[in-house]
Formats: sequence, C-alpha cells, structure tokens
Amino acid sequence: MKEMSVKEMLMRMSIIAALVLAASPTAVPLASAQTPAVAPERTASPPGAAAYLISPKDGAKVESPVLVQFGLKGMGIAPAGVKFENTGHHHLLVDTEAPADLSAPLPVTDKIVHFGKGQTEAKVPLSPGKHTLQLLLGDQNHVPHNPPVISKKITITVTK
Ligand SMILES: [Cu+2]
Repeated sequence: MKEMSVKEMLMRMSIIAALVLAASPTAVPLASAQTPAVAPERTASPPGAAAYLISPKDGAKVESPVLVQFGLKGMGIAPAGVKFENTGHHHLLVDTEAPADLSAPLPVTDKIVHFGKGQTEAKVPLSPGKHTLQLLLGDQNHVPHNPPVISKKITITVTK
C-alpha cells in the first residue's frame, strides 16, 4: 500500500498545481472569461473602444480628393498581418453598409477600402455629390472585432 499512497500524493500535488494555475491571473485571459461564446476567429475588442471620423465632419461640404482622418480610442493601430492585442487597422466604407456577416474577412472592393499599412488618414477621390463615410476596424485577418469597432456613418457633399 506504500506505492498507492505515493501515487495518491502525486495526484494531490498535481491537483494543487492545477488549482494554483487556474487562480493565477495570467492563466485565464480576461477576454475569454467575459465572452465565452466568441468564435475563435473573432478578435475581442476592449470595452469602450471606438472608431470615429476626425474629419470631414458630418454634413461637411468638401472638395475631392477628400482628406479623411481616422480616429480611434481605446485601441491601437497595427498593420494587417500583425497580431497584437487590442489593435487593428482601419477600413473606410464609402457609400455602403457594413457587411451583414461580420465574422468573415472584409472583402476588398471599391466601397470597402483597407488601410492595411496602419494608415490613420487618406486622400480619397470622390465624385461630386453626396457620399456616406464610415470606419470599421478589422483585426490582423481583416475580420471585424467582437463587438465590432465601427464609427457613426456620416454624410458629406463633394462640391467638385
Ligand atoms: Cu483590412
């Protein structure tokens, strides 16, 4: 029975080790503890993260090419392909809605412009007339975060 008790002791020790690991703050990432239903391909965004257009302002009358400045709070910018917590890169939605399925990578179209180098502003050529602009942050794989970090949609008028 001596052998048994050694085994028993080892088992208890491993249970204690597991409990110590589980109790240490680094063993359980906060994000996964808060959002257990997140699909593995979605990257969590921190509470309070927000994207916004610094310029132009909603309702502005501007000339093309339009200098669009991207604002972001509560997160940082990283180029596409770079995995770093609480970062992403901007996408400018021009005259379009965000895709209904935000679990897939954002496509590259003439209405969904990727700024995968980590740009925070761009000169965007636009035809005269009304246009809508909206920012949507994507992770290293161009997938919007969960919850998505998306700006208010603004409407501008291009005069010429
Ligand atoms: Cu992208």
